Amino acid sequence: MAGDPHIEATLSHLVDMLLDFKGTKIRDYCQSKLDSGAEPFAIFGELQAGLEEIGKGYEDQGFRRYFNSDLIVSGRNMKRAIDMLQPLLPPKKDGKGLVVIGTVAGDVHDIGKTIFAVTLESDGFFVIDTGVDVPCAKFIAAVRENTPDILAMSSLLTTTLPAMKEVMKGLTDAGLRDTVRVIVGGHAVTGEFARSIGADAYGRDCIDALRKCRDFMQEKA
Ligand code: B12
Repeated sequence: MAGDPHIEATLSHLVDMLLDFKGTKIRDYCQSKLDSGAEPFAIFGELQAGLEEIGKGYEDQGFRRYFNSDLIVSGRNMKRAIDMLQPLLPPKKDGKGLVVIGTVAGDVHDIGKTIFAVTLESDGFFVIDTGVDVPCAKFIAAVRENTPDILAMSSLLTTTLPAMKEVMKGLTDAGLRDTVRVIVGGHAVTGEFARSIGADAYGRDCIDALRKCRDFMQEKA
């Protein structure tokens, strides 16, 4: 990929839109992609590549190109895209399964979690979104009160990974672990980490995660 002038041009265009303070470029881009027949999930995928580029430029210690303000503006623009594209997704086919989802304590990143929630809903799952920075006790209460089929937790920060482990322990201590399948994901999570905390699955991205949630429901049937 590196060195391909076409891909680099596309990435710089995506980054330019994501960093547009007014938010008009992202709306125009989404509209033009829709007009040319692109699927909403394909557009999410492209924009995610742009966000990853911003993330790389943010963490590059040798030559830091992006800063906290860039993370904020790009996050807002991604939310604009979600707001615009979500109503265009297929209507719900109710009743495939119930999922409680949230971003763990200490972490306020909500874009990936929201896109995954939207993906599940458009596939016919009911989703209870507990939000971001969700304390362990809130996850446990949501599982106890709603008896979901699946608990889905997101973490983008390595510093908040221990919070996932705490929820796993909390489920066991509350006698709820056997009642729910657990899937984890987000930028900081790996398959190895998921296994180490005893989660049932790791979702690399929304499509991989959706397939695993469908498998859970089939195993249950
Ligand atoms: C936008 C952004 C922000 C915005 C978030 C806005 C919002 N409303 O969400 C703001 C400005 C708030 C922010 C803040 C910070 N951020 Co930030 N942020 C990002 C950025 C650029 C994009 C994140 C994003 O939305 N990506 C797009 C989505 C679609 O991708 P995703 O979340 O990974 O989701 C996909 C998969 O992971 C998966 N998935 C996601 N969740 C789940 C859940 C489940 C259950 C499953 C199965 C799958 C799944 O599916 C999604 C779609 O395929 C990333 C860079 C990056 N490469 O990710 C940094 C990044 C995550 N941030 C980082 C940091 C350091 C911070 C700050 C600490 C900065 C600071 N010094 O203040 C703070 C932390 C605030 C906090 N307490 O949470 C680091 C984390 C490094 C680390 N390893 O811990 C990153 C990686 C940047 C970097 N490269 O250094 N950030």
